[in-house]
Amino acid sequence: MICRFFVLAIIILVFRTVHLSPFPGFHWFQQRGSHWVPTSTASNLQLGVRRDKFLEVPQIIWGLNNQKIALARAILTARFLNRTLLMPSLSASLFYKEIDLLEPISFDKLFHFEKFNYLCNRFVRLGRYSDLSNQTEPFELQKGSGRKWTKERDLSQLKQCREYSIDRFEVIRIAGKHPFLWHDHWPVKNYAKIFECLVLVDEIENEAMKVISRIREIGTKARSKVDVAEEFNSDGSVDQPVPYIAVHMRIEKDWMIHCKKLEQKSNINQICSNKEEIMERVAHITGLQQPVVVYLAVADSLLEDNSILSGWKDGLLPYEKKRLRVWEIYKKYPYLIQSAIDYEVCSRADVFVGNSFSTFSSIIVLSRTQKLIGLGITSACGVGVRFASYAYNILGESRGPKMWMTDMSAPSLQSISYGTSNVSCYSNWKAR
Ligand SMILES: Nc1nc2c(ncn2[C@@H]2O[C@H](COP(=O)(O)OP(=O)(O)O)[C@@H](O)[C@H]2O)c(=O)[nH]1
Ligand SMILES: *[C@@H]1O[C@H](CO)[C@@H](O)[C@H](O)[C@H]1NC(C)=O
Ligand SMILES: *[C@@H]1O[C@H](CO)[C@@H](O)[C@H](O)[C@H]1NC(C)=O
Ligand SMILES: *[C@@H]1O[C@H](CO)[C@@H](O)[C@H](O)[C@H]1NC(C)=O
Repeated sequence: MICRFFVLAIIILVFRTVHLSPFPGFHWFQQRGSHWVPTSTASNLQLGVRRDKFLEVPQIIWGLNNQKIALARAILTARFLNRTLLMPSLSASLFYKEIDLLEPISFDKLFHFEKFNYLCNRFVRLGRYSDLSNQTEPFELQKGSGRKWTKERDLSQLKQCREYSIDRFEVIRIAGKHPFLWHDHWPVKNYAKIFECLVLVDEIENEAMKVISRIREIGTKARSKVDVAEEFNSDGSVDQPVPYIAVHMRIEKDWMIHCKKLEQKSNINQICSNKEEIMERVAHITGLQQPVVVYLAVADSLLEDNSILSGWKDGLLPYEKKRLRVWEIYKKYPYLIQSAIDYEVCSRADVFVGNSFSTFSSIIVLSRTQKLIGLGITSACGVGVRFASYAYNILGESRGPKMWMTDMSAPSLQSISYGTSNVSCYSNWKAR
C-alpha cells in the first residue's frame, strides 16, 4: 500500500512539473519540425509581455548573425518596455553601403513566426502590423549617438519610456541607429534563449537537411572503402550517423581586409588565419575517426582562388558546396538564406571549427554549447566529445586549434558580437 502511495505521489509530482515547466517549448524542442501543433492557452494571456503595446525598430541589416543579434537586442528591449516587438524587416543581401540594395525580407520568410512566439512564450513576443489598432500616432524615440551617448544614458532613456507619458502610446518607434549598434544591456543567457526560439521555416530547414544527408552519404561511402570498425546492429544498420566536421573558413577577401585592420587596431595577432594555418590546425585535432568529410562553409563567390580543396591531410576529405553538388540548392536563394543553411549545417556538425572573431562562428558555438548543456555534458575539454567546437585562429593543445565553448554567464554579448581571443572549454553551469 505504502509503495503504491509513493508511486502515485511521484506520478502526480512529475505530471505537475511537466505542466508547470517555466519554458514549455523546451521539451518539445528536441523533436522540432516533426509534429508541432500551435497552442494558445487563455491562461497565458496575463503572463509575459503586453499584447496591446508595441515597439517598432529600424530595418535589420548586415550579415545573418549580425541580424540575429540585432533582432534579439530589439526584442529584449521590447521586453524591458513590456511590449510586443512589431515583426521587423530583415535584409536578404549583404550590401550595406547602398540602402536601396538592402532587399528587405520579412522575418517570417526565414524564421517560423508562430514557433517563435510559442517557444518564447511568456518571455518575449513578436507581433504583426495587423495587430495594431492605430488609435494614436506612434511615439518617436530618437536613439542618441556619439561618444557622449553612454550605456547609462541609453538605459535611463529606456527607463523613461516606461513612464506613463510615453508608455500610454500604443507604439514606440525607435529611430536612428539600427539595433546591432545599440548599447547592449542584456546577459548572454537572455540572447541564448531568443536564439533557441529562432527556428527556420520548413522549406529552408529541409534544404539544410538535404545538404547534411549528402555529406553523410559521402562519409558513409568513404568509410565502406576502408575498414572502419563500425558497431553494426543485427540487421546490419548503424545507430550513429557517420560524423562530419564543419569548418567555417573565414578567408574571403572582404574578411581578410577587415581582420588585418582589426589586428592592427586591437594589437592582437591571432585574428587572421590563412588557409594553410587552418588546414594544419584542423589536421591536429585528436580523436577523429578517419576518413571523415570536412565541410567547408565558405562564401564561394567571395573567394580569391579555388585552392581550398587541396592541401588537406590524408583522411580529411574536404568538400565545399560545388564539389558536394549542392550548389543547385544554394543558388536559388539570396545571401541571407544561403548563410542560414550553412549555419544549420555547421551547428549540427559533430565537430565544428571556426574563427573566434566571427559572429557567424561565435553564434554557432553558442548554440552548440547550449546543446551540450542540454545533453548534460559539463566539460567539453575531453578528447572526442560529441559536438566539440574549436577556434582555429588560436593555438590549442598538441598544435591543434583551441577548444571553444561559450561562457554562458557573461553579462553582455560583447565578446560574441565583437570577437575575442579569450576562448576556453570551460563553461559556467550556474548560468542555467
Ligand atoms: N558561411 C557562409 N558565409 C557566407 C555565405 N555567404 C556569405 N557569407 C559570409 O558571411 C559573412 C557575413 O556573416 P556574418 O553573420 O556577418 O558573420 P561574420 O562576418 O563572419 O562575423 C559575409 O561577410 C560573407 O563572407 C555562405 O553561404 N556561407
Ligand atoms: C507586463 O505587464 C503585465 C500587465 O501589466 C504584467 O502582468 C507582466 O508581468 C509584465 N511583464 C514583464 C515582462 O514585465
Ligand atoms: C493599422 O495600420 C496597419 C499598417 O498601416 C495596418 O496593417 C492595420 O490593418 C491597421 N489596423 C487597423 C485595425 O486598422
Ligand atoms: C577570459 O574569460 C573568462 C571567462 O569568461 C574570464 O573569467 C576572464 O576574466 C577572461 N580573461 C581575460 C583576460 O579577459
